[in-house]
Amino acid sequence: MRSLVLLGALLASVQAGAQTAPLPSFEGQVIYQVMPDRFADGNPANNQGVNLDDPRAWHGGDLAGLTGKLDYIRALGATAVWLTPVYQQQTANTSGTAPYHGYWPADFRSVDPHFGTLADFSAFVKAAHGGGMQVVLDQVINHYGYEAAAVKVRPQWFTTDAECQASAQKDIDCPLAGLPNLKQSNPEVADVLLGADDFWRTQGVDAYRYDAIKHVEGPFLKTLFARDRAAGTWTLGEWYDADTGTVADWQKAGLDSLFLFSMQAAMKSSIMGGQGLDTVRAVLERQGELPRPGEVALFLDNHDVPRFAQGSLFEDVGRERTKYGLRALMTLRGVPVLWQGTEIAQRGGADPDNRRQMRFENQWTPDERAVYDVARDAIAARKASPALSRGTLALLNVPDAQAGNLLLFTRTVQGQRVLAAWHGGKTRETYSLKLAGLKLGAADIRATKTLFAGQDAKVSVSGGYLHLSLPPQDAAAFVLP
Ligand SMILES: [Ca+2]
Ligand SMILES: [Ca+2]
Repeated sequence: MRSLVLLGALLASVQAGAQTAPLPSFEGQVIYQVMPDRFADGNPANNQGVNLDDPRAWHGGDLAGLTGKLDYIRALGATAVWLTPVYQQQTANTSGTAPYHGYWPADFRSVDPHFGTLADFSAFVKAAHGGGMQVVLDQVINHYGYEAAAVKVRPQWFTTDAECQASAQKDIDCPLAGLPNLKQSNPEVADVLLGADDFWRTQGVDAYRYDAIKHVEGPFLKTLFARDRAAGTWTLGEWYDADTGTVADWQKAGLDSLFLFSMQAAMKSSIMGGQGLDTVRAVLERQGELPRPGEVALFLDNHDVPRFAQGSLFEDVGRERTKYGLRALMTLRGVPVLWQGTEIAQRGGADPDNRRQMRFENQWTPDERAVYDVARDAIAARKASPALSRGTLALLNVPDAQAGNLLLFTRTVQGQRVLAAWHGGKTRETYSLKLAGLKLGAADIRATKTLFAGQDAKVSVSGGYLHLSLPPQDAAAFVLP
């Protein structure tokens, strides 16, 4: 009885603390996503089974290599590194594919020898923190690898075919891609997964990216997110194809962030595909549904979808539209996430082609360097602007006749205001739009230049009109007085 009273008091104090402590936040951060096997090889001694000519084999990248490239990531402007899973994988291949990607775990608490050792992981975290960068670790909580020992040793941890057949929630209770499907409602399974979370937190990890949450039991997720929040760990969920409604639901359920796949699809079709900007506007019109719009993860591509630049048949067009996409991404409200190689418009179709070996400065063509320069400068402009980093976003009412090619919105924080202009037209255009219709509320301003380096874009306000001079297929940002 006494212990129950104490427990009650403890819970009350935890709840009181939860109400006053600030929520974990990544607003203002820029995340760089790395798949360590495909990034940099810092130790050839751990290259068992490496074959660079086989896209389904190990390629030899490791934690030592990643640590050695932190200066590269910092120079690009990222403030956090998300690495895909690095823990012990099944040793065998499945369907001719090695577990180089990290999503076929055999042990959630040790580092796969291909990536190095736990000491290498600690050295990486220490170096990242020393350089002012945060670490986001990918966590698999839905399954083990096909060939993991646990599948045979602990069959009670996994759903059976009969349970899958009988379930009304097949996304959750049936195997994802045939992978051994964990029962998070089994207390032993929950202990293993929650224990792994605590283990990596002790190693200094700042945030978790949770894989495939669409397929994980809801009550377990709520417990997981509450523990992370109490520990100050920022959480980012991957719900494949999530739209604003799904992101809103999970933010309400205690997750800090999810990837907004609907924005990725809209940017791909409009910016890379040359379709109208209406799809992007439609996503932005729903931002009011989000409890925490500044935390939402925004991306052009990742390791599960074809490369952004692949959306054009022509490499030069793919590169130019990637520049447009990078600048556009840096004007949005949320947390930009850049997948390794997108800063040089790396190409590639579906998995594993979208996971080609990363290439660094001494391997770049002048065209790739030009894309990198745009990425670096756009990130720098965002970080230098409190409005772009953390401001609220308000759409402007562009007349219907222009709305397909022109998207305008403001970002505002503490009286500072930036106007973002995305222009999908294939030629340079000058627009003169009535201020009254836009609801911009700006007084007359002289010509103001874009915040993005190397871009010829201008805005001015006079005689009740907003005048914009915009280059083709590009996004610009202007400080408004
Ligand atoms: Ca290696
Ligand atoms: Ca599942």
